[in-house]
Amino acid sequence: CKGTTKQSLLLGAASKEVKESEDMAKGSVDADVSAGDITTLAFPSISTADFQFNNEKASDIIVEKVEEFVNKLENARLVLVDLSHGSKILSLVRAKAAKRNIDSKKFFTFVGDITRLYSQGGLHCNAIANASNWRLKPGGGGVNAAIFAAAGPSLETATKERAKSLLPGHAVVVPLPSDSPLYTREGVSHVIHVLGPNMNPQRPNSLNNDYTKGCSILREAYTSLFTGFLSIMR
Ligand code: AR6
Repeated sequence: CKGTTKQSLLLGAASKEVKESEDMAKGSVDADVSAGDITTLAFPSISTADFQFNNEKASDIIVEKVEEFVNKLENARLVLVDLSHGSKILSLVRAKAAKRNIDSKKFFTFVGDITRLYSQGGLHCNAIANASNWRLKPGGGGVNAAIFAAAGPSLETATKERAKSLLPGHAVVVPLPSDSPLYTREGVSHVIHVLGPNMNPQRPNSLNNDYTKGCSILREAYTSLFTGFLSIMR
């Protein structure tokens, strides 16, 4: 999110208004990103890229789960992140969240790299979610590869101490070691790995388009993610 600077983050706690940047005007964010004192979870859309989960169905579930958790958050907020302004899942979710009148201070969408939200976008997030694989291993492309690469080797070690593998629908909260660049540069203190349902026949445990199972697992995945975030909020 160009145009929202570190400076605006630092000054922002005092001044509630942030001038709308060009990106903001395009709709990447509709809340004050500068509220640096607010506990924030940034999360990618689980399962909708490499795992090929249907975007319409996933966006319904994201909005449903955000609505369920947003009131439990007290002074915290949730941010759905994707890489591009053309993101289909972001526009679907934005439209559906607006229809449901979800408080845009507590939930909004943001265009940016989840590993660079503060340094490039001025958005401070205490926790970020990872769309993981069942082995909790680095690599494999997508947001998983980006987060492990940006966090450095200490994330893999810290993850192994918490869990060896994940079942679909589950999440594991990993405190980020303070030597990790994600911690020092971005101010991220926790990574929450989440394993979503997989519809891609080339990946393990493909559900072969069984959306009854798939939707139920995706709901569980967001419940585990948001419950994990609630557990670290204070
Ligand atoms: N910043 C923000 N969002 C991103 C980034 C990033 N750096 N990279 C990707 N996204 P995916 P899945 C968005 O494929 O479908 C991996 O190989 C992306 O545009 O990462 O749950 C794992 O190892 C999409 O909206 O996750 C698993 O095997 C969202 O993140 C498998 O992919 C999720 O895309 C998981 O597949």
